[in-house]
This record gives sequence, C-alpha cells and structure tokens, in this order.
Amino acid sequence: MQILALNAIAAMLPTRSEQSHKASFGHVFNVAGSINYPGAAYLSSISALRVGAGYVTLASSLLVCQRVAAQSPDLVFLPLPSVHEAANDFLPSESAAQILSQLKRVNTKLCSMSIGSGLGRIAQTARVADEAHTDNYAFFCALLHGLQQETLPIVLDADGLNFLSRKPLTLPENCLLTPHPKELSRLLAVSVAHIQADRVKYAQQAALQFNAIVVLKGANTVITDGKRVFINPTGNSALAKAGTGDVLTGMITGFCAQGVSPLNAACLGVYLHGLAGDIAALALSPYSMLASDLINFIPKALIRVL
Ligand code: NPW
Ligand code: AMP
Ligand code: MG
Repeated sequence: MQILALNAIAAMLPTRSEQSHKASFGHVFNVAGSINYPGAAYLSSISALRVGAGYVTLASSLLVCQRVAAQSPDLVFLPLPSVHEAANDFLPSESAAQILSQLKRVNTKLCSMSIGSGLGRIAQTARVADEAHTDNYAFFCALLHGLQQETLPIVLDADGLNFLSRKPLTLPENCLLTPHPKELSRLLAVSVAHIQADRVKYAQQAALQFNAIVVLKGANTVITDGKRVFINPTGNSALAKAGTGDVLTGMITGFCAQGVSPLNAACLGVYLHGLAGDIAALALSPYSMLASDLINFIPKALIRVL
C-alpha cells in the first residue's frame, strides 16, 4: 500500500514536446449528460481539456450538446439521436453505432473514452417493458458490446456504473471504474457501511471481479488494480459538492488520452483533483467552492506539481 506523494505524481505527468500538435495529446470521447444533468457533461469534458488532452468530443443528445456549446467554445460535439419520453431524453441503442463509427476515424492509440457522467437513468419501475425508449441501458449495452475488441482506456462513472450493476457484463480490456461508496455498494451488493469499514478490501475485490482499475472515491480515495494499492492524501470537504466527481472523470480520461497508463492516469487525476480542491478551498473557503470553480484550479495544481 502506498500513499501518493508529490514527487511520484510529478514523475507520472506526460511530457509535452514543443514539436507537437493537438493530435499529439490525444482525443477524448465523452459520453455524458442528459436533460437533467447537462452540467455533468460540461464539467467532465472541460476537465479533460484542462489536464492537457488535445481534443474532447462530447457525445450526447442534441439538446445537451446545444446547452454545453452555449457554455464553452472549446469542445467538439457529436450530437446523437435521442428519444424524448417521460420528461427526459434517452439515447436509443442505434446512437451507440454513431460513436463507434467516429472512433474508427481517429488514432485509437491516443484516444480514451468516458461513459456515464450525468447520462441519466430512471426508476426501474417505469415501463421496463419498453426499456430502449425509457432508459439509456440498451444504449449502454450496445456501446460496451461494440467496444469489446478495443483497447482504448474507458472510464466508467456514475450511470455507467449503475448500469453495470444491473447485470454482469464483460468489460473491454482497459477499463477504469470510479465509484463513490454508494455506487460500489450497488456494484458489489455490499452495504455502504461495510465498504467504508474496509475500503481497500472492497476496492481490490471490485478490481479483480471486473478486471478493471478501481478508484473508490471519498476522503482518502483508494486506487487499485487489484494488486497494487494507492491512497490519496489530497482533498478536503470542499469537494463534497455536486459535480466534483464529474470533474475527476474528465481529468482521469484526459490523462489516459495522452498515453498515460490507466493506473497512473487514475493516480494523477485523483491526486491533482484533490490538490486543486485544497488550493481552491484556501482561496474560496471549503464552504463556497463549486465544481465549476474547481476546474479553474486544475492549472494551479498542475503548476504546483511541475
Ligand atoms: P446517502 O444519502 O448517504 O444514503 P447517487 P449522484 C451516497 C450526476 N450529477 N460516502 C449518498 O447516499 C451524476 O454524474 C450531475 C458515502 C448520496 O445521497 C450521475 O449521473 C450533476 N455515501 C447522477 O447525477 C451534479 C456516499 O450516494 C448518494 C458518498 C447521479 O449521481 C451532481 C448519491 O449517489 C451529479 O454528479 C460517500 N463519499 N458519496 C450536474 N451538475 O449535472 C455519495 N454517497 O444516487 O449515485 O447519485 O452521485 O448524485
Ligand atoms: P461524486 O460523489 O461522484 O460527485 O465524487 C465526489 C468527488 O469528491 C470524489 O472525487 C471524492 O473523492 C471527492 N470528495 C468528496 N468528499 C470529500 C471529502 N470530504 N474529502 C476529500 N474528497 C472528497
Ligand atoms: Mg459522481
């Protein structure tokens, strides 16, 4: 078990050659957002750019893309067909094919994907018989199925994790899971109290069960591939605010796109996310920091580590 330290983190940072261009620093495909959660799509996408990714494409419904585009001129969009139902918009499984075909057009060696931040799900009681039109689950399964043979790093967060906990699904090779304790409790069918009482054990169990890197969030986040275990010392209660997990997803995915190994990308993302929160709390107080403030402190955290 190792506590992450600043010098170790500095050594993991990807180098930036002066003889470079945007494609040198990778392409993130972020599958995120829904009518209720356009903010999660914005926060995760911008955070990937903030840690150095060259390109971020947000794949979401047209409505979410339009809302996020109004907030940021820095992103590229892949608007997906969606079905408006039950006061929400759902992605049909055909939308997965559009993402997979875009993926074929890029150099997948420097490419990563995040799936799930703010993607949305509805109570499983609502019209389960017509799942494809009332839920993103069929879309999620079609996307994962199409990614089976791919080796690009894929970060599953939030509703990506919630979908994964519905039924056992085989994950592609290089997946990272970023659950908070309740999401891990859904994945493992173990209570939050048990998980919090032995965070390392349950994070390792999940990593082995899902054959993935697991980032168990919360104070002193645990990062593990099932064998090696890292504990994060940065961060504070300012991070206990809606949207900060979506920022972390973007940061980890952004490092993956730059060719950093999934385990190191998880360590870099978690440490710098906490450090950005520590610097932000000094400037804004732990009470007042918002997730949208946190993204503006990522550069300060990076400068501290460089
Ligand atoms: P309680 O209340 O203690 O029983 P959910 P979510 C628990 C999107 N977002 N330790 C706690 O349970 C996300 O991306 C969009 C222990 C809490 O009430 C998702 O797509 C935003 N327990 C979607 O919303 C900003 C912990 O889990 C419950 C814990 C739903 O995600 C917000 C909440 O978990 C959000 O990011 C801990 N450390 N942390 C936007 N601006 O667009 C959490 N819990 O039910 O999975 O809901 O995390 O809010
Ligand atoms: P989420 O619950 O998905 O929005 O993620 C919340 C993020 O904030 C995770 O990265 C947590 O590790 C972090 N976080 C939340 N509360 C704290 C805390 N009290 N101390 C340190 N980090 C926290
Ligand atoms: Mg979250």
